[in-house]
Amino acid sequence: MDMDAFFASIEQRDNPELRGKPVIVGRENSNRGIVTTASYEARKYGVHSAMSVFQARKLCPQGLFVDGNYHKYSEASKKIFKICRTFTPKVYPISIDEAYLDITGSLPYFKSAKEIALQLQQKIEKEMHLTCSIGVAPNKTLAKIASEMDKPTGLTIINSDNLDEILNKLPVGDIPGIGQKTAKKLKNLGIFTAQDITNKDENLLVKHFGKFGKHLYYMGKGEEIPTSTTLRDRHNRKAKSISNEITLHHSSSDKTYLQQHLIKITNKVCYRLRMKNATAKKVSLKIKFSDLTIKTMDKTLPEHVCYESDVYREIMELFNRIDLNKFKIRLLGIKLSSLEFADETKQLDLFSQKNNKVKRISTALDKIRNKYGRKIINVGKNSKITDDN
Ligand code: TTP
Ligand code: MG
Repeated sequence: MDMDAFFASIEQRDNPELRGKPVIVGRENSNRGIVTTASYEARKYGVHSAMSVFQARKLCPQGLFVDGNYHKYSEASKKIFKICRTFTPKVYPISIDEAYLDITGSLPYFKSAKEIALQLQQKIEKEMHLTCSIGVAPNKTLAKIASEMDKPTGLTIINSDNLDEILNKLPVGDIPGIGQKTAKKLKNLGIFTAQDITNKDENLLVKHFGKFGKHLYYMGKGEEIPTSTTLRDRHNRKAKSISNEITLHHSSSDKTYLQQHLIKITNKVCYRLRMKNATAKKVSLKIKFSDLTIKTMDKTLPEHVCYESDVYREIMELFNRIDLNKFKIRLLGIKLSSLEFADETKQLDLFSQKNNKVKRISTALDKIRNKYGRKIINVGKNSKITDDN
């Protein structure tokens, strides 16, 4: 997901006089004005990021030049990534206006990957009044290529049906990670498109480009190096635990109030657990008292769990050991550990283990959360959903 003409679009959104006009957002850079970005109207004149404001004025004298407001852009960026997280917890921002979303775990809750992309675009437009372009593909390199193919407001899907056709035409300079220098070197070797790369021997590429040559070889095929420790691998590293805690507005010994917070945290950690296709065997409760002392209690369960009702029952069992007549509580935290991950290819198995009411309700709730945001609905404190009723 990459926002369209990000800084310029925000300026146009906030100042109707700029809408539909060539807007150029500048920034002072060692006594020289630099263009950070230009609206699509200004790009027609050849104005682009990183060019001097001086040059931009020459190319587009009628351009409306605006000073950037970075605080505003960064606030918008945070909100946009938050919207992304309502579709999957696996959101990996790579710049102020761009993020990868791993939607593997969310797919069972939507009609298709395209549907997720469409809904994300609509939600960003509705809530932020900004547009973005999205690429849907089996890996990051292809997703980025796809996101740039139909800007602005683009939605491009790359799959096995159109992959070859796209790689055939794709200029090497448009492959993420290939800069002007590398593109020139590749052209000298007779490599102009991504497809041309694959006609070359991997060793030849390594000879000319060193380690990066191997990357290039795979990029040409629209793949990622299988054993590389790229961003993807780092992000995919399995979590050891999932936890969340809340510092209360005021220290309290009110059982109902504390239980309300515990159920909230239970919902949060269980949802995150399920979105990772994981189950947990160990449940921990952390309590900070008003004198700032901390108590942690945990319980290893006879079987793995992932539903709120199971976790909350155990948490309450630990919580009830605290004598609230003696203590006031300032912070509550829940940790789920001893995690087991379902094989990503068998992601549905986790949910089919228990073909019962709990599972069906939980799946329905997750579907609602994925659509409208995690906080939209919670399992309640008094819910007595069991497999029998
Ligand atoms: P980009 O996503 O590269 O550009 P963009 O969002 O303006 O336009 P596009 O529709 O092509 O995605 O960068 C995001 C923001 O980062 C951009 O609005 C301004 C800022 N930026 C700079 O400050 N300097 C730069 O050199 C570039 C490329 C971007
Ligand atoms: Mg952008």
